[in-house]
Amino acid sequence: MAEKKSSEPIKKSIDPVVLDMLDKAQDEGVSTAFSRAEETKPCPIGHEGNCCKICFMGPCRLVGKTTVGICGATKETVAARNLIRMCAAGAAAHSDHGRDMAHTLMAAATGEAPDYRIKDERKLKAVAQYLSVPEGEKSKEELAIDVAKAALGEFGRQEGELLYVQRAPAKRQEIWSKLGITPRGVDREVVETLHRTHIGNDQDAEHILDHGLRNALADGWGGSMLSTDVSDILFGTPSPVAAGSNFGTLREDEVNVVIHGHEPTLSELIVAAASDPEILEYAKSKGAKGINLTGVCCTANEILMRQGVPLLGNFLAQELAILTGAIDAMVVDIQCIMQGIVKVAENYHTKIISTSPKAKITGALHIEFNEHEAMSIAKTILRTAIDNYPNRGAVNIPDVQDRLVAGFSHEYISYMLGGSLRESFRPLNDAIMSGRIRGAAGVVGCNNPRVTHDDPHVYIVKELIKNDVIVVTTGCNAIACAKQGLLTPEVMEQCGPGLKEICHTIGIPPVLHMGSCVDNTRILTVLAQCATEGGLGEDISDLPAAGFAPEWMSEKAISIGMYFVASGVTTWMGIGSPVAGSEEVTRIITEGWKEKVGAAFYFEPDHKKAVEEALAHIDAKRKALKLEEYSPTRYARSATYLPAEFAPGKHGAYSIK
Ligand code: NFS
Repeated sequence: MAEKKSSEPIKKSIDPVVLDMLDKAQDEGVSTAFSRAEETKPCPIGHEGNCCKICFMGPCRLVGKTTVGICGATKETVAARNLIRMCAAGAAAHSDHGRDMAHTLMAAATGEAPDYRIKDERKLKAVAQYLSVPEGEKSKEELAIDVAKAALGEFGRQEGELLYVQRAPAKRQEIWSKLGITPRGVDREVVETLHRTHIGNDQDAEHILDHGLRNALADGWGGSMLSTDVSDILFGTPSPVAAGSNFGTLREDEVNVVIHGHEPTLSELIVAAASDPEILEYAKSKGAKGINLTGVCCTANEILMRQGVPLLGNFLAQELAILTGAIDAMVVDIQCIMQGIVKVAENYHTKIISTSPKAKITGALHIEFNEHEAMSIAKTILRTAIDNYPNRGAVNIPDVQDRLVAGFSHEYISYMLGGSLRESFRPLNDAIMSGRIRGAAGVVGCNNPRVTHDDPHVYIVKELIKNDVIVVTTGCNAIACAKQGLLTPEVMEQCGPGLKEICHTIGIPPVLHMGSCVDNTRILTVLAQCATEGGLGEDISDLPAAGFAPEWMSEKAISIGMYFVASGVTTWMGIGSPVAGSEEVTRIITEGWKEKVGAAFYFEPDHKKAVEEALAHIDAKRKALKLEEYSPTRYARSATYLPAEFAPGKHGAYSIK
């Protein structure tokens, strides 16, 4: 689908629940991101990266006859600066989240945060090795203190390079080293981006963009990867878990608490507090049968992966969920929280509770969280929600729910492929080499009301599995897939024959939910392990693999896309290009980066074209590796049977209640 002209209305969503709620919003005169996107068109100058507002001689709008800013900055310089500033903000958000996780680990290990403990000792030991922390005779708490110190050191590192860089294949490390883009300290790369893009500094587009790659790598192989690892140490490394998704996960007769944002620190404690007998008794005293937790955005993915808490919806569902009248509290921490939820909540009884010292919202109730009194704060929040239950007005919960299986950490994938005695990626590599699996793709990222909600996400995933490409997913894409039944074993019926055979044999869905957005680093680890396992080249860029963020909107998505590319994965972003105003910058991030880092960064608003290009890219990589040419019919016969329990289900609109 080509990018719509601004005057053309687009279908709002493929999710019938979202469409119903949008009708309700219109009837009740409630403003949402969908209606505001219709009223506010993107500024065409900024949209293409042609607006420079880094000093106060401007802002300079480089359009028409104006080809340079007051200082003489060219379109190339301006577009490149704008792009890497987005990347820096995204990397900062992910990495600051990672830093907070490391602080929590420290507080848990020293006993200052008594409500937390070290849940996954095996992961702690693995991370200690990555961070060159000797295990010796240390207790797990002592080891955790040293690991937390080392992790915190990576953010402020002044000398040398990030230790996690060594987790990349040797050939990839060489490429980074030769280009001088190996990340040093996480904070340092973000600060340097801001410095380089200040007025009168780095003014060569290619040079600016090189640093952008380094900054992105500091996120992917630094801040985000540390965040995932430390979260696993504290809360457990995910393994498969079943749950439900969509608005049918709300309960009419229970206190509904929606957890929204990104960090698992508070939400994990809320999950624990929700089964506390005293809290349950309090809920009953107010007439509720219990407490029902469900999640929005990436906090939802965090507590789904480890606790099986259901997914209410993705980024664009956050305002609409309040229209059900059934949410007694929406508890938010950081990132991807629309200020609009407070205004929507004014029309209903829902309490918006902000909790992070970094994120207050005018009009929301602020109950500040700190890890030292975590459980007591979690209980206060739940009591506030319970107190609000009797204030409900009319309730309208759509009876729509789908099933899902999530929890595919890279550790679990390795275990499921090789078994407990020989955890390995060998079977996956073999399946790719034989052509049963044509290739692999990561499909991730946000929602954006500039396109039909969930449509590009779901289209791309369905096309890929139909073409024997195994999919790993995170973030809002994973939630979109969940709502369409794409995270269930039954969906293997929609796969190409070779992929279906592999899914039958191993007993996995063809779309593997790997977690939240910081968990995109689990995908990096899988790719690094495939590249080093043998048979598929020596580097990530040799693999028949592709990345997609079809409905991206956030600066974090830019950082993720750029670290995928810098790691060797050609990536297709949807919506439109934030550097379209500069042909030279467009050339550098596509052809230029293909030469430099072996992968291109495409912005392709036509998601059908993006899939076609990605499949051609995957086939070209297979050819370069001299693998069997992919044939869609070769494995058809051996996969014609279908065990009864995998009979095709009806997805997208059925209830498991
Ligand atoms: Ni990631 Fe986009 Fe946000 Fe998660 Fe969703 S919007 S960049 S997927 S919730 S971080």
